Amino acid sequence: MSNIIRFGCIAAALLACFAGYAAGNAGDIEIGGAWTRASAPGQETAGVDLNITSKQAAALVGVSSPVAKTAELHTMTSENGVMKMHEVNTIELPAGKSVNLRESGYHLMLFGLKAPLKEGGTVPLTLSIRVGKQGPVKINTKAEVRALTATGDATHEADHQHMHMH
Ligand SMILES: [Cu+2]
Repeated sequence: MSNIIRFGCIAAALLACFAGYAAGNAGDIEIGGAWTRASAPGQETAGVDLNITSKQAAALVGVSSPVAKTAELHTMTSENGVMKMHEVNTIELPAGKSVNLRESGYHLMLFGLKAPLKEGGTVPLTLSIRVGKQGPVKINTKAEVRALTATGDATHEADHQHMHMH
């Protein structure tokens, strides 16, 4: 009997632990490979790409950065052969899957850059990620600033060329 009671206590401890896990421990979400390009003179917007892997099904629901007045989650669509960007509220993060924003048709968009982005610098980002039905958790990461000429794919180039369409 005492063994059963002890087992019950362990089970309760595990449940408590799992509850904490379900609340969206940032350790369950890995963010890496964040980068953007150095800004050209007069450029006030920047696109950011990164990778996110969440152990549990989650959703990216917001972004902010101290270097920009505002930031949005964007998707791109082709309309009559012209790439256009739109804000989205949510980017789904399937459990255990590494999601590269650009490959998935998304990027983060920074508006109103407060200072030029210089090659070799970093851009702090705060991502809001909702895990399960819990309210969003905030996770900080940094985007590496690469050369203005750094090559993304052609799609990302289009993204930058059509920034004025916002
Ligand atoms: Cu955009």
